[in-house]
Amino acid sequence: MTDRAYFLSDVHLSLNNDAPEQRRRERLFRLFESIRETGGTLYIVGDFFDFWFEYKHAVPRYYYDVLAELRALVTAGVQVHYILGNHDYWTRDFLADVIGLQIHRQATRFTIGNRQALLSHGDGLLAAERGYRIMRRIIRSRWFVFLYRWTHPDIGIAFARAISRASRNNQSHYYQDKDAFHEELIRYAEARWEEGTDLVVLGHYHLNRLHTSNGGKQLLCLGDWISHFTYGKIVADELTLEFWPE
Ligand SMILES: [Mn+2]
Repeated sequence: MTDRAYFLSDVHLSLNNDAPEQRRRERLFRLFESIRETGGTLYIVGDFFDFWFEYKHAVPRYYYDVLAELRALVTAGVQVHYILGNHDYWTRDFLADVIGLQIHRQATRFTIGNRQALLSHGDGLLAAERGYRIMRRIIRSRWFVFLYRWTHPDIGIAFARAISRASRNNQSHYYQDKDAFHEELIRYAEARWEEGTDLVVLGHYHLNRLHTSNGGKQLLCLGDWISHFTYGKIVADELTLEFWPE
């Protein structure tokens, strides 16, 4: 059954490897196990890691089990595409060359079964995200990455853990005004549908909704692996938004 496709985003795997995080990972690894059994293609649509920054020689120890699980998917014959998000944008060659993922640095089009699909993490799409779009240009700039990379990993990763812990308590803005967000994302998708895309898949907004237009075009907002535990699935050309139980 290699025609299956799975979509997942916003797992936000933490650099703070405590008991709740371990339970969250176990839940994810059981999904991975079922994907290994059915086979198919897994599309990770960004923010899989709460923080991913690749040095030339060092890999953060907190992700050892996760990296092993990703590698197990690849060796089981699952193709894994990884569209980078705003929390895990800073890759070098490790995830591609050592783990075997196919890395995409921006929104990417795929032919999936009979669908033309556009997959994008989706950060910065809303009108209200103007300030974020400016910050994004800075933190992805060559000089910022250069300076960060030359900070010792023990300091750089500790700094990222502190930021991640602080922002964990401050994610409420993603959970307000869901309907307004969704309306704006549907307008974005409508423009893509006009261009011939059948399916738009987005993460980032922690919205778990599958919207189908009158003409049969679709927008899948993937939810997250924090409170929703949702993922997208295509089996026999049918797209569904699924929940993975504890
Ligand atoms: Mn994001």
